[in-house]
Amino acid sequence: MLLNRSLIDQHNESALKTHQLKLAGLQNELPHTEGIISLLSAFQVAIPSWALGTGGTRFGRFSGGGEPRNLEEKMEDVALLHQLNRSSGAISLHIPWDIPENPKHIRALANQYDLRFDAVNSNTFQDQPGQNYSYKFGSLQHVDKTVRQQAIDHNIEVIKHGIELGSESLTVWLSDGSCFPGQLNFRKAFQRTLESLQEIYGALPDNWKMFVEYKAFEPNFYSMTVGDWGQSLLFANKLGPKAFTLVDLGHHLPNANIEQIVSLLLMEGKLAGFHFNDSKYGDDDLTVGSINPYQLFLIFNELVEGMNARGMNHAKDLGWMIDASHNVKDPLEDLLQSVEAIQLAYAQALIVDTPALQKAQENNDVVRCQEILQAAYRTDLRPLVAEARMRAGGALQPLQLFREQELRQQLIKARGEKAIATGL
Ligand code: PSV
Ligand code: MN
Ligand code: MN
Repeated sequence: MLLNRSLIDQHNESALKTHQLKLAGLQNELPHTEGIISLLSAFQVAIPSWALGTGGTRFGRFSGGGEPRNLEEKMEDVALLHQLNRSSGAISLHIPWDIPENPKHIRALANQYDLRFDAVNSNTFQDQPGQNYSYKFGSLQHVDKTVRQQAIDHNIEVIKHGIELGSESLTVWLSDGSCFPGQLNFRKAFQRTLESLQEIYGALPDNWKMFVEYKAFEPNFYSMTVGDWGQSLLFANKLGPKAFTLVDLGHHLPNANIEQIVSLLLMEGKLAGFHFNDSKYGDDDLTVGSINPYQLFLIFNELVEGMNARGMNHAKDLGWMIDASHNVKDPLEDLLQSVEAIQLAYAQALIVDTPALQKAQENNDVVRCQEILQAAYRTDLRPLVAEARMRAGGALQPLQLFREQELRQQLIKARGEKAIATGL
């Protein structure tokens, strides 16, 4: 279900006057708004195929209905988001949750929807029906070579699916680790994992990247074999130039300085990109920017400064993906909020007075440093983001339009009250 173009135009027309007033205020206040608007328009954030239905916890799941029942409907939902905000033009697939059975048809559909396929994700953290060996005690780290081989083969299979769809990266997240002291020889587990990853790396096409995602805990609660950015970076360095470290914002121990991690990975040319979300406690997978938007801004501040220093293309040289779950919100509304939060943090980072900040840093003027950062963070840049969206063909207020047009009710009508997304 896509929106009629005229509905977006009507919505924009009715919100235009108020928008233009706010925008003019910003244009008076800030230099280079045109440059910022064009950077924002080019910026795309991939939507995870597994986040289009209601999430849950082990205690329950409360679906709102009208969820996509297959990959085609998931793509339809992403296309709708992209129509509204023009910044969600990519989808990241998790396999086997979303297997493209007929890749030609799926690719044609993607073209029609103006979508591309971002990283494909492998899954060796669950046992699938009919699978020969269990991942109960790990996959790529497993003591038994036959189990490792099964996990390697799965990853190679995922690469093949990705090639058919035009994807160019593989994200490997491993739940491998141990739950109790003594269960695992850390060194041997690392070595076995490295050898397995090397086999997968060997199957990557030349233009592909491998993203090694780390996570501090869960489902293993004593050790994780790729538990932090140090371990991931070790793997990435040993694997070679096509391997990078992926930062999922929810995968750190409490109070970790994520912006510093990001800065150093970028400096080393080893930052893959992100799984954006937010959290208060652990891997909460909450809406991006809902708990700690200042941290998100500080991350983007490092990104903009570091990418500029390295001459990188903001839109293309890193993987920008969301990895979130929505237990009490409409998934599509939640994703619209997440994308907007990312764009806002990016815009705020783009107005940081970097030369002034660097001067203040050289002078050890701590107070001035803070003032410069917070001046950017406290400027309301929502009109710039809205302007970029409108110029790209989207809605000034995507969330409002989603509600005005009763899009969820329409999806429920089309797919049913009980339609629940496949996958997780
Ligand atoms: C693990 O917590 C993770 O962040 C990985 O990216 C998985 O692929 C994803 O969540 C599954 O939901
Ligand atoms: Mn993740
Ligand atoms: Mn996670």
